Amino acid sequence: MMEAPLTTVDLATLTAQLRALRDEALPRIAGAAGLAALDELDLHYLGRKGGALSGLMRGIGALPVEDRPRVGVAVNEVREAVESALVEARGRAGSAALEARLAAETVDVSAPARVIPRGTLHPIVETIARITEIFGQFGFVTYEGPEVETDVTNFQMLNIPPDHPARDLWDTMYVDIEGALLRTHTSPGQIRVMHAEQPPIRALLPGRCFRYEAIDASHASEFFQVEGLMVDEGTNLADLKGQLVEFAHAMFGEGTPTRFRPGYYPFTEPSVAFDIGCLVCGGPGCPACGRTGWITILGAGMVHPVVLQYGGIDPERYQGFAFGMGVERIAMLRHGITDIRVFLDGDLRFLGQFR
Ligand code: 2NL
Repeated sequence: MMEAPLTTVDLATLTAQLRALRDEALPRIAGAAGLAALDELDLHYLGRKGGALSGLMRGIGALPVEDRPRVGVAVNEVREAVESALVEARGRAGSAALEARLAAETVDVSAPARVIPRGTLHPIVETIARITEIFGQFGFVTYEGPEVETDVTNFQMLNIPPDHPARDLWDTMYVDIEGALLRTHTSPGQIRVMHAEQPPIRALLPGRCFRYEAIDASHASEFFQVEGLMVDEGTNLADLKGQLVEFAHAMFGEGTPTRFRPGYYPFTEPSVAFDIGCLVCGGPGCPACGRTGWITILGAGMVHPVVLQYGGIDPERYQGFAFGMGVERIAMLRHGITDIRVFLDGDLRFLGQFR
């Protein structure tokens, strides 16, 4: 390192010191490792305040006036030499850093792509979507109702009065609020649709329902139902039958056999059960249908006039049909599933099979 000159300076000494400074600086700059080291050298030699060159220039004032221009030229030469050495070294250090980064960050374009796991629709959700799609083609609009219902809409307006023996058909879970319960079917939602809309009505109502059940392979305490309701002038049982047969063919295949049997519900009169030919057996000895060759997929009927009245609809002018199906049942038939509990387990090994 160069020492700043003392007060007495002659031209020869100053020139020698300038040359010495240059001869020291250039190899140090050339040999510096990295941009930070170059910044340090820059400051050391060229820094305005403590830099070595500034220190030498302070000696100029002590020289005779006629010597000063020559020293000025010499100082500038040294400054420019150091500056251009720095520029060149910085360029080299910069590209070396870039090279190193590029080498470290290379992309292997031949590497196999990372697989992004894709979610699937729950088979119940997917089955509801298929049901609403089919009935959507018949003009049915999808509605939703609340899961917490009232005794009035869940039972009384469906022609099931308090203490009526028909209540035994629905083992109900109650809520700790007087008159409130978890809906046992989506029918109360249809009552709400009747209150909200004017005929003609074609409503579809999917949703979760609740019953107090002993759990086994075919009973769960929560399950999904899709109900349909059509109300118009002159709607009759033939309309119901025609639309249900079309639905069964769209859902299970064109050639699927169907049949209607008499049934009973308090809210429909007459009531029917709708069966399809068993898809599993095609003959006797079948565990799925109990050897009858038929499987019931839904219940239905003509809406009881009293229920229309509760819905604010004049039964003298309008008639309606309604049907209700258990979604798990339909999904189990479509996919050959034999235990209803798998729908609630959340086991990804099961759910991942529905793509
Ligand atoms: C079943 C049978 C059924 C209905 C649901 C209904 C709704 C209103 C009026 C009349 Cl607002 N009926 N719904 C009718 C017949 C059968 O469901 O067991 N489903 C799983």
